[in-house]
Amino acid sequence: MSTNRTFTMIKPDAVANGHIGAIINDITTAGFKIVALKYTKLTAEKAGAFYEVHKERPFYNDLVGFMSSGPIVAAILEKDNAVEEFRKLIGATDPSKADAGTIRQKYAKSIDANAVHGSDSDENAEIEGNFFFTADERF
Ligand code: RTP
Ligand code: MG
Repeated sequence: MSTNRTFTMIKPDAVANGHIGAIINDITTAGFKIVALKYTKLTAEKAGAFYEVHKERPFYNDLVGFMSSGPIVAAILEKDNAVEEFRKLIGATDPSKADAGTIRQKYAKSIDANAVHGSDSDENAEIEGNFFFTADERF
């Protein structure tokens, strides 16, 4: 397991609102190296599988619908203590509670459409990276 890697998606709201470039700039300025990068769109089935851990939660259907509503950018990122550092950079799940300067505070409008995903553990970073990228798509 790579403990210095995390996985992220720029979600459909941030893509639709034209924030791909600004968010990637914030990520690299914060010292993350891009290991893998892909512009793609999730089917509802794939979004459902990605967020399967939330299957019993009341917001699951909305989350799956939202995450398959438009294109996303997926990436694997590298930095010391990547998972924790990246969650600090993106801020709280609810952007109205996110610290000033965080990606969600700057680019997200609601808890449902909150601009970016960040893995919550080293184990999930590995699983989520493998969900999107083959070995020869990582550099
Ligand atoms: P993510 O997985 O997307 O990085 O977000 P997160 O860790 O900050 O939050 P998580 O608990 O994993 O929830 C996944 C996504 O579901 C939506 N959510 N809505 N209405 C609610 O109470 C609620 N809670 C979570 C959010 O869009 C969240 O990003
Ligand atoms: Mg999460």
